[in-house]
Amino acid sequence: MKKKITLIGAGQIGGTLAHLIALKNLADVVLFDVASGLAKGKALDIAQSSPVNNFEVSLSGTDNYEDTKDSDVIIITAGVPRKPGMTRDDLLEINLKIIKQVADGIKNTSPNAFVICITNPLDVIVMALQKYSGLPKNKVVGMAGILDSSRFIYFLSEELKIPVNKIKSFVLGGHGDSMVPMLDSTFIDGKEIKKLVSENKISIEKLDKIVERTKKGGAEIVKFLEKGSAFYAPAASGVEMAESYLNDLKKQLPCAAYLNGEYGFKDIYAGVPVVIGSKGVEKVVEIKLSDLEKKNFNDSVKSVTELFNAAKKIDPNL
Ligand code: TXD
Repeated sequence: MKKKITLIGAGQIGGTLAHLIALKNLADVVLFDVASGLAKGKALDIAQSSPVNNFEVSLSGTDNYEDTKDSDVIIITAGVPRKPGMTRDDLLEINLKIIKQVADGIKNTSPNAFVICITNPLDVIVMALQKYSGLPKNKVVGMAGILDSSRFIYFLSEELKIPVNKIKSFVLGGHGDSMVPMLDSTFIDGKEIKKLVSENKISIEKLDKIVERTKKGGAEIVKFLEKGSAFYAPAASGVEMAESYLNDLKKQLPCAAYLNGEYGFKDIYAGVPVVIGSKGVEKVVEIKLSDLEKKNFNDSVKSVTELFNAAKKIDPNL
């Protein structure tokens, strides 16, 4: 029996998610959007490519939550993206209202789904989604860290002329300017990055520039596109999480997950390494942080808390 993935939001990321899921033959796809024509048109267009790419999944579009019933996975991109000059936090008020509608739409129709939230400002929106929907905390997770880590690894690969599959690293903390690329857990072809610094293979200044470029990775693309924000790499990152859940791969992935004491924080979502398997977020992995990494991580979680407090001013029910 094919699994069912519902995509709430059939925009740039939603359409790309649908295409990637179809090409991987991962699950049947329901595209949901308030602009139902967008959902129906993209579903039909991708379905018409099945003879070319030989995939056997059904795709449909709708603006009726009934059609999304009993989804195994729900990936949410409903919301507005940034315009040039906007920060992710500028999207808070409008996307908070949208995520409330989405939470009301899914909580009774797919109570057992694994819910991946992508809508920005990510860490606060995923936290609001879990509170509004009341779905289990280990089944509601945010996608950001995989994208930020992927950007960081790509920039290192470009600088060092090393294939991306030879670089291991990840980014923790909030999906914003306070995100924390974990330099002490960065390995280039098995060698710690600080060793490459001591061997003058890369300077500290260059490394700092790559960290900064990672933090601004979204804004760099928004500036080029002028209308809309990044969508290929975000979609690829969201599918990675859905696949780990549906196929019980138990991959360790950096995601915005609910903390219940881990890393010294409770009742907050933040980007941490988690294991994703058929039970959802099966484990929050506590890695050893250097003093600087711990400080940066704490600062990052603090900025998420501050933005959540702003969200509570908008909606005291949160
Ligand atoms: O790493 C990350 N998490 C970020 C997230 C990476 C890139 C983009 N990030 C955010 O994802 C971005 O800031 C936005 O908040 C979302 C979606 O970005 P996308 O580029 O896909 O936006 P689009 O193309 O505008 O698509 C959003 C769709 C659009 O078709 C609207 O009609 C629809 O959302 N929409 C809704 N669908 C369902 N229900 C409601 N209420 C609704 N309102 C709008």
